[in-house]
Amino acid sequence: MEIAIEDQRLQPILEKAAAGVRLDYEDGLTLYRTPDLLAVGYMANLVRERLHGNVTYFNVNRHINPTDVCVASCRLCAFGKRAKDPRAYTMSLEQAWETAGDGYSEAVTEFHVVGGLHPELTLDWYCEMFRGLKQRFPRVHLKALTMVEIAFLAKRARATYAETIARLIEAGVDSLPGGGAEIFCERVRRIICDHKIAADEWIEVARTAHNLGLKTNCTMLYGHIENEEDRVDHLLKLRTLQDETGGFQAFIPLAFHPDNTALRHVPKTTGFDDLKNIAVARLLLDNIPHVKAYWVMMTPRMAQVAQRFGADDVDGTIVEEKIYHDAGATTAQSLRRGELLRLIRESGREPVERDTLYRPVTRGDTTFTVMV
Ligand code: V47
Repeated sequence: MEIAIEDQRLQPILEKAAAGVRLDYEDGLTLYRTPDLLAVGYMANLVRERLHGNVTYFNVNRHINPTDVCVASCRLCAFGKRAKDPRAYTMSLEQAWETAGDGYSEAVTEFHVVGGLHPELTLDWYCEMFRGLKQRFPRVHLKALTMVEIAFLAKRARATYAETIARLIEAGVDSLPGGGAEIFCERVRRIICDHKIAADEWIEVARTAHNLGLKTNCTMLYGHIENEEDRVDHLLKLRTLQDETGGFQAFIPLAFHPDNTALRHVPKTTGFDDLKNIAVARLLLDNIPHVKAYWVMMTPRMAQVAQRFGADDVDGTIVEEKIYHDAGATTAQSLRRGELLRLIRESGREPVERDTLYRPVTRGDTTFTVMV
């Protein structure tokens, strides 16, 4: 394969990527360590186009965060508050249902529901909330609760992960988002999220969800105190679980936002690192279908460029975002459908509106896969 590679250590990796051969731990380290971002992006784009052609996915979704009260006090987080904090909020069931229908005229296909680990909200409360959402919005997919929230609810209900997830499915949960994975290295977790479940437990909840038929996403938080080895180790652990279950739909690299967190001294990630993480993920995670460039986290501009560095998704309209904005994100809280279309088209990709399970959305007789 003839491309201008500055860093000759990348040549064997390019050959493997072109031939569809699985990359290993050392390849992952080389990809993270090389300054030759264009070569890494070229390889990731090769894989991305082999999987998805010229398509970039987006969806029309709404985030709902029922509470920011959280017992965990993770150093990485600016969203979670103590119950006594005057700024903390917890929605009533009615407020959660009202929020779901609030302020958006376009047809939402997904509610993304996540929040803090509230000491008093029970599994029954969440089940009632999901039942109420399904009653009011029967066609909207519920992507709700991270592995961390599920482990917390299970412990409080003295139930197994399987029992807890089965009850959530019964109440209407259709899939799980990928948050809360942070970085699997225990040395780092002890510093950035010491009260959160261990890496093994995050993986076990994901495994249980997949075995019960739920699709989930997965994430990695980068740009804090982790090193390149930790990143590669994290990605390969996700790849191993995916070999076993096939339950991950999308991987979302999450850039750490330090403002208002206990790690506010950590410098913000750069565009170079953000693109590198998209590209390396696309190359290492050969068994996870989608890599999402989450525009809230990356900015719409970088999410657009990422469509040429391995990503095939930009996420959605969102409407209201708290986790990143509490941590200093300067992006908008919402993008309209038309803005997502423009962003994708101007990266030379063909926009496809998808539902949460990556099926093209049809509105009436029009499939938005064909848009002029
Ligand atoms: O779970 C928390 C992380 C996640 C900070 O599954 C932080 O489709 C950066 O998981 N700086 C929430 N990150 C976002 C998330 C997500 C977003 C979009 C789509 C999907 C999906 C999932 O953000 C949290 C945590 O891992 N986070 N605080 C922070 N200061």
